[in-house]
Amino acid sequence: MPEIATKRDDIRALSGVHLFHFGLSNCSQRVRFALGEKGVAWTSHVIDLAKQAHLTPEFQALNPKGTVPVLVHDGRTIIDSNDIISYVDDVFVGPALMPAAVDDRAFTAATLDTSSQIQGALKLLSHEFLFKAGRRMTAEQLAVFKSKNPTPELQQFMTDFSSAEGFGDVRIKAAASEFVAAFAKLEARLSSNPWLSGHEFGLADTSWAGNVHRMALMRFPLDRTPKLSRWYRRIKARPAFADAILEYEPAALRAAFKTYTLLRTAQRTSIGSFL
Ligand SMILES: N[C@@H](CCC(=O)N[C@@H](CS)C(=O)NCC(=O)O)C(=O)O
Repeated sequence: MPEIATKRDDIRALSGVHLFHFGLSNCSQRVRFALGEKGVAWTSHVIDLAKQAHLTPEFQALNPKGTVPVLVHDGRTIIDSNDIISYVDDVFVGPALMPAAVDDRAFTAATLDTSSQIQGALKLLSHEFLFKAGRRMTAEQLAVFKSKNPTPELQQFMTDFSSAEGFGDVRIKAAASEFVAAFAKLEARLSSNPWLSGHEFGLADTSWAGNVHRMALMRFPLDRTPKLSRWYRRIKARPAFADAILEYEPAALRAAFKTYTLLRTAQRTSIGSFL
């Protein structure tokens, strides 16, 4: 169960649905998408990762892992985005996102697991192919970040990202390969079903929408998986996708991503060159 006991009295006193999230966080995108598809009204609490708002004692008292998203529902605190979307589906009325058929439910469970497991690869690739121009830290910034961040893996990640050597080709290739393998499974699923969840849109689609969108922003060659590419076009046409994901991507940011991916293509170091 993804519910945790928060140390904060003010959180336990909250009623209704509150989401602590960040615009570009793909885990947050997933939860906003689920809330939108279910038609659940929620109160927004933005935790600005770029300003390290997740490293404050106040936020860490809410989620000791120091990560977003966190859903608070009538004082209950739920963490981990794939658990949150399952919780949202279970607890609220609205279209059922968990399919009814046993094999579709099994596929959904496995696909949500893969979506959680691939988070590290998505983070590494996002930093390498989208955020590298703007988010590397100076030695001073890194020292402050490390002093506030309770998680050794997160400290190490930022240290590697900000180093002159970067992540290195071996790690970049391994992360890209995880997506090649995952997308091959999704492509196979879509050869016999219109949606990852089965006959209807559901939790598996909700979970993967932001991941595929992020890879598209990096110019991962989605033409290698044509069914997944068509699925992505249909996903983007859903109003909840626009509200949950596109609304949080200002035009200037999208333009910066485009410029950086074009630069990497010109330098022959685009994500495609690592496949
Ligand atoms: N398993 C968690 C992972 C949460 C996570 O890693 N969130 C990222 C944003 S997508 C975060 O808060 N990162 C903060 C950091 O890396 O310092 C989930 O699915 O919610």
